[in-house]
Amino acid sequence: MQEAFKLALLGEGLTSPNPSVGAVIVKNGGIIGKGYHKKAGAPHAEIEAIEDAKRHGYSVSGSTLYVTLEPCTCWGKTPPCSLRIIEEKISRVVAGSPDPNPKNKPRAMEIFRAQGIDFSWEILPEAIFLNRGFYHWIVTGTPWVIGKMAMAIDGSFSAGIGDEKWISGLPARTVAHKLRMVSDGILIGAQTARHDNPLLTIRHVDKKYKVQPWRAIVSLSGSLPKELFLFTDSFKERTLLFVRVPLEMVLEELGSRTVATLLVEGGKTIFQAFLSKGLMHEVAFFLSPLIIGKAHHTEWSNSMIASKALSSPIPLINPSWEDLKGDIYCHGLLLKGA
Ligand code: AOF
Ligand code: ZN
Repeated sequence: MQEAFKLALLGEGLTSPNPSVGAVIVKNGGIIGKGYHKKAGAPHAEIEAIEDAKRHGYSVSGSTLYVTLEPCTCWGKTPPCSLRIIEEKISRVVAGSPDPNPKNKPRAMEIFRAQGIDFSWEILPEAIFLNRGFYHWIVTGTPWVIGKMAMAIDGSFSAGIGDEKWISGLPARTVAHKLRMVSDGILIGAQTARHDNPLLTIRHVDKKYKVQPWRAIVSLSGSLPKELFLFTDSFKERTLLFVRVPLEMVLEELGSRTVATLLVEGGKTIFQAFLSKGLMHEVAFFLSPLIIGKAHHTEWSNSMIASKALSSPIPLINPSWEDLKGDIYCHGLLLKGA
């Protein structure tokens, strides 16, 4: 299963809104086939592994399939993998995480057991975490929201931390851009757009085959300089401007554009608005050894975006602190409705 998970990671950030999945086929104690899901619409990991075994001259009959996600039973853009597994006479299937897609009825376990195929779970929490966007989007139709913030040691905040002037070291920049890489949309407020004129593109990570995430700006007035990079660069058709739209509706719209994971890059008001409305699921926070001396962005109040004061502090779940050689990185999850 660990080998299958390593394969799943090769598709990280590239398969949305489909999950990243890896599979290996084992026979007589050795791996005879490997595969992973490369992009939405392409063959699933199980099929890739079966084809790989055949290419190398192996018969998969009587083998064991390890797959990081429960095999599908429904017809989507591709036929159900469960059918192919039965046809190929694979005798045992081990799955690393459940498939939350409600279209899978009946579930793989029922179908396999009826066919005399041994089915079992070997749950890998990291496989569930890898597909957290998919898990959320497939059942709610709205994105999993990651909030990203940076703070200088004098307490000044910024959200534009893809922005080199806010992050000291390359390791932190790499983490920041990796967050963009796993996202299908990046959202900022109009003030950040005006002040930082950000690109919201993916740099510092291998982004081969990755499509530019949607770039969403939320604004009260809608008045933004036309010459901003977001409106003029080669990805300008990937920019969406939401004027006076409540955040819940922004999420609905992005979800309908298959944004399964959304990165909120600020500013602080936007970040707090997502938090106070219980719309944020994950936090990525950078502490940088900088002194800014004044607030990076002027605060703005907006009836739709303004946040309520939190009635009690929100603890992060599973928080981690990491020394990124120059910057400190804190990451954690939020309970739904926090
Ligand atoms: C994937 N890759 O390796 C597995 C998936 O439209 P389709 O036919 O590609 O089906 C997508 C659904 O298939 C997806 O929502 C998930 O429930 C299931 N499993 N999907 O893209 C894979 N194993
Ligand atoms: Zn499948």
